[in-house]
Amino acid sequence: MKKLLLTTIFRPFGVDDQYGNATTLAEFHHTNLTSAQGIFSLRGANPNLGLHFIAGNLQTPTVILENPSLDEFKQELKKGYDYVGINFSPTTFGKTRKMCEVTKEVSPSSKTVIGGYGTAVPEADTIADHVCRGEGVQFMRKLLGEPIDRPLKHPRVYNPALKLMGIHMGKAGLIAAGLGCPRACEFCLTSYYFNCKHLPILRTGKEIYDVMIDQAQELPLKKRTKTRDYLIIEEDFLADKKRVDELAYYTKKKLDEPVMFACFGAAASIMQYDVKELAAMGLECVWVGIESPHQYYKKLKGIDLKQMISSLQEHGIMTISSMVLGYDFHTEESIQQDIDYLLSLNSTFNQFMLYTPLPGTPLFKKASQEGRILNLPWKDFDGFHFTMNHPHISPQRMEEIQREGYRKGFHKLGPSIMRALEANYKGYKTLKDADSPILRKRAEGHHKSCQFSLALFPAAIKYAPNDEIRRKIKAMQAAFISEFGLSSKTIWSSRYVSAKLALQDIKEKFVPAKIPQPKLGRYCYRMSPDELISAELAGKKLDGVKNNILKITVDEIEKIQAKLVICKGNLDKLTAEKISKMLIHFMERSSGSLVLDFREITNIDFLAMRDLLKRLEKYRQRIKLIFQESHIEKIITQLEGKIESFEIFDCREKLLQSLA
Ligand code: B12
Ligand code: SF4
Repeated sequence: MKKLLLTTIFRPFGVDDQYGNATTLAEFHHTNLTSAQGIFSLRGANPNLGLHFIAGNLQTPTVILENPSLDEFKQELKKGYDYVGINFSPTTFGKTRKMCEVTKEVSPSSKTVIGGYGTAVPEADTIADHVCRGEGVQFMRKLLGEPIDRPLKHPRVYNPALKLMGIHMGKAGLIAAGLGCPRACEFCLTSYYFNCKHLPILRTGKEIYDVMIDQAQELPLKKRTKTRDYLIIEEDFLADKKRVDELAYYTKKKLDEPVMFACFGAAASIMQYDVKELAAMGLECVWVGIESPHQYYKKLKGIDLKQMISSLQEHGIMTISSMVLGYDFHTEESIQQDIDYLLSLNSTFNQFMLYTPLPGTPLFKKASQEGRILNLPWKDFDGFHFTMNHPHISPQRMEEIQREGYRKGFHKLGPSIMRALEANYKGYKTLKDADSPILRKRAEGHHKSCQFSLALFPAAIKYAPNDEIRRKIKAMQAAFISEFGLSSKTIWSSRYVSAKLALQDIKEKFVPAKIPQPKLGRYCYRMSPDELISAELAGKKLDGVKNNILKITVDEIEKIQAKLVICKGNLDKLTAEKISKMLIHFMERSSGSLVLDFREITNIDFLAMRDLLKRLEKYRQRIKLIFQESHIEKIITQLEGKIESFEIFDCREKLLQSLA
């Protein structure tokens, strides 16, 4: 059977070398949102949802590597893979080329496959055997010769708990709801890469909700708020109102263990909703592109952004406002005005990205035609380096202005975590006496967050960037204490946080802090034999039955890429229960198919067999059964009217013929 290795680009990150820049990390909360905020920065690497999504929807045994070093990647290659797939973006093209070269050196027979936004780079075709431009599951299924029309299954992938001021925030479920965006802003790679179309992955609100509930099985409740958090990845998630309304129908009813989610949404999409409705459905944070008040975008037309953001925050919803710096009309003066405008919106987080010509976009086309794109390596096309000639400002100055923008935001508005708590506090005040039970439930969550956060205040006051912000934090602290009280537990927790940060301070005076590197992540899909292994299961001691063993042998039917499970001996209540656990475990964790061959069963309890098939009923599309001819009729009578029918055969050849 074929084997597939999927991998991210290699670490180290955050280092200026031939492959990467200090500004390129695997943690966007830090790089893009809070890099200037010192100890208040949110830290933690994000997993690669695209690769998990692909692996979870194939039948081929697959290993995913996240953030390997080059040596770790080489070691993995030695295990022998038929295909090696790499996810990358334009910025990480250099690392990807190196990984393709290394693959050919270490494992010459492996075929390289590259995918992700990096394939927009024209040279991409020269570095790999196969290039996927677009959705990856269908591409890999075709390449591996798997059936392509099987329904998509969303994997269970989680953002690990981010760290803030030495404390771990809760984990979040990651949901890929769709790809692409039809709004076609001229600089936007994620829109043009998918031809300015929206490709839904989850088509209905119910499907999204089902993924939330499925992920909840491995996603612990947030200790403090007793909620579960999700991050929905789709460029303009709030655009499809019908789908969002359907999701809201379910999330609003979930009063026990409420769900909360963050997403991306254009201003015009946000404006389709009543803000109370957004709070009720569990919107926790929304990322909105503000770009520039001086560049025309239909998505911003006629919208009072200040009012919109303030109203979201009044209802407990945090905001991330994103601005583009480096439009042609920007001068030293007007760019500062734009930055001040963004800060005046008082968003919880701000992002400043440099206007970057990425291949495939109209901006790239125009700047290339004008000969304005600088001859720089792709690693510099990361939004933190200015890569075009500009009529008024030099690239170096542009990058300085961006850094100043981040610093100004921190000094003027204070740490984002404090702004987040401000939104929580406002949300609590607005919603606590609401008529609707779900809004009161949301207020309860905000209450718990604020109450807990009191432990952070003494350290926040100490490390505040200036006196004005310090005064603001102190005023917030006083308001929180008068509203929520101060428990001795909170006082002890705040001492713990302060001591931890003080220790960190001392340590950093003697040993300069290293750039934190994410650990290697290695995930196996359908690789591990213990998912489904040959075994002997002991059954009930029965009078007159000498051998009470159910012997299971596991094999592969390569032709149809299915696992073959041959059962011999005794199938009674106990062995049926044991084997059903093994089979369900396999079905849950893989998207593979099963052929269960019961022809060599010598003792069969038909009721136990019926119970076994009942437990497997939900996977019946992926399971085929083989029985002795003499057993088939009895089985069918037992199942009739009780279980939806399985496909049953009396020999393997007929089964294979039916699939041919
Ligand atoms: C979450 C995220 C991250 C996470 C996770 C990375 C990841 N790629 O999953 C982290 C925090 C690590 C990250 C880091 C960075 N990111 Co980022 N990230 C995103 C974001 C918001 C979502 C990605 C996602 O999960 N999409 C959902 C999945 C399902 O889709 P997908 O990844 O596209 O995968 C599908 C297809 O593309 C294809 N596919 C993808 N890979 C492969 C591989 C193979 C072999 C095949 C066959 C198919 C295939 O199949 C998948 C399923 O259909 C995107 C924007 C976006 N909306 O996509 C930016 C984005 C990709 N990031 C971007 C950037 C700039 C960065 C950083 C350079 C930021 C920085 N300065 O540090 C770093 C790069 C470092 C790194 N390690 O790669 C840019 C890329 C453009 C550019 N300039 O290069 C984007 C487009 C954001 C933007 N609009 O600017 N990022
Ligand atoms: S709205 Fe956002 S995601 Fe959509 S095209 Fe514009 S910048 Fe891209």
